[in-house]
Amino acid sequence: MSVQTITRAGATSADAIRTLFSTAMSEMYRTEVPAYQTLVELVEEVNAAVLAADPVERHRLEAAGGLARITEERHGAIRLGTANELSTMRRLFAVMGMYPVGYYDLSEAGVPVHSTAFRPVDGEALSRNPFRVFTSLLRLDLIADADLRREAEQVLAGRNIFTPGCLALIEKAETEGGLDEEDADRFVAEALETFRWHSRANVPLDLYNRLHDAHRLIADVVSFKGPHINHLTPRTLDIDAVQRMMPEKGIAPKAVVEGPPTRRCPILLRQTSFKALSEPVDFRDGDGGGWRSGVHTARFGEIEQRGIALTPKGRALYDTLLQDSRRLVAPAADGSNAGQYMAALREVFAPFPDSWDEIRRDGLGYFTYSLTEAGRSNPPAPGTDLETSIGRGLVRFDPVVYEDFLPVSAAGIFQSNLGDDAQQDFTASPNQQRFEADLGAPVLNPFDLYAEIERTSIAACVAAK
Ligand code: OOG
Ligand code: NI
Repeated sequence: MSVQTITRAGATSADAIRTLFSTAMSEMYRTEVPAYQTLVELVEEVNAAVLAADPVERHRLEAAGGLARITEERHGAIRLGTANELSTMRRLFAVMGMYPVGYYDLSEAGVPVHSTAFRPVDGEALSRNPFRVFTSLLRLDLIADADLRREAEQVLAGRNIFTPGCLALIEKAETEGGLDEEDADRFVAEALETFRWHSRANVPLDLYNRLHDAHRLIADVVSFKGPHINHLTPRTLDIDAVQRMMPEKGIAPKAVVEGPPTRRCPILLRQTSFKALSEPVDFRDGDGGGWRSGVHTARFGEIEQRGIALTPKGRALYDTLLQDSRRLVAPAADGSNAGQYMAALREVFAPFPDSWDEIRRDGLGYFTYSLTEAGRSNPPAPGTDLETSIGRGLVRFDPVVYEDFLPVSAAGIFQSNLGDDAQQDFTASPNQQRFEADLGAPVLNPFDLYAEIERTSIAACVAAK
C-alpha cells in the first residue's frame, strides 16, 4: 500500500492516513453488505452521465479542485455506548485529521442519542479527502426502566471496542506527533477492527429483546462487541436519478428524498436510503456457553447529494421553509403521500433564490473566491473592491460544499415518521455541555469553519501579485 507522505520526520500525513482508512472501510463494507457495492456502481454511473451532459458543471468542479473528490466521497455512521468510547474515538479520528464538528440532538425526534460529525476542517484537507463519520452517543438516561438501564450500563462497562494495538498507536501518534508509514498501515488495520460487523451478540437473546422493546437503537448499541459501521454513503451529483434507478437495480429506496427539493443550485444536503437488512445473529444462550440464532436489523445503504453551505441567514431561511412545507404536508411513514410532499416542498422553497449570484448577493451561502485566468495575468490593483474585480471578470466565485449533516434528515433516516411539531433545534441545548464533557473537548462550530474557508480564499485573491 503506498501512502502520500510528508517529509517531517518521516511522518505520514493525517490526510494520507484518512484516505487509507476510508478506502479500507469502503472495501470492508462492500464485502459485508453487497447492496452497497451495487449502490456505489449506480452512483458512479449517474455521476459520469451528469458530468458528460454538463461540461459547465464539470469545468466548475475541476476549477474548484472538486472533481477528483466526487467518486472518493463517503460518510459513515456509528453509535457509541459510553463517554469513554466517545473520547477515545475522538483521539482515534484525530490521528486521521478528523475533528468533531457540530452538535446534533436527536432526542427531540424521539431517537435516544446525541451526535457530532468527525471530519477534516480546513479547505486543503477537505479537498484531499472529506471522509466524515456521523458519531452518536447513546443516552441511557432516556431509558425509563431503571433496572434495564443498569443492565445495559453493566454490559457496556465490560466491553472494550478498541484493540490494544489501536490504543497503543493512538498514544504513539499523540506523543510523537504522527505515525511513520509502517505504523500508519498498522493503525488503519487495527482501527478498522472497531468498525467491523460481529455476527455474535454480546448479550443473551432475552436481554436483547428487552433492550429492543425499550428502543431498537439501544439494542443495536448495547448488544454487540463494537460499534459496527451502520452505513457508508457515496455522494451523487443527481440524487433524483439515483432514486429513480434504484428499483431497476433491485434496491427499494425510502419514499421521499430528505432535505431541500430539487433545484438548479443545490443547497445543503439531500439524502435517501434503503431499508436496513435483517441479518442473522447468534445470541448467548444464558449461562450454558452455547448460542441461539436470531436476527438484527441495523445496517442500511444511503446516498446523498451535497450542495452549498449556507450562512446562518441562509440556514434560518431553509429551516423556516422546511418547517412550512412539513406543516403543509407531513411525509407519511409508509410513503403514501410522497408525491404530495415533494410538490409542497418545491412550492414552498420557490422564494429561496436559485442562482449562485443571487445566493451570494443575498448573503445566504458561503463561496470561495479565486483569480480567473484574466485575473492572474492582470491582477487587480491592491485595495480593489472584490465586487469590482468580479465585475471585471478578474475574480470568480464557487460555492463551498456543505460538509455537515441535517438533524431532520438524520432523524428521517433513523425513522421516517416525524410528527408535525418535531423541532429542528440546531443550536446549543443543555445536553451539548454533557456531550462535550463526555467527548473531552468542545465541538467546533461549522459556520466558523465555512466562514474561515471563505475568508482565506478572499485573502489569497487580494494578496496575489
Ligand atoms: C446516523 C444517521 C445520520 C445522516 O446521514 O444523516 C446520518 C445513524 O443512523 O447512526 O448518517
Ligand atoms: Ni448517513
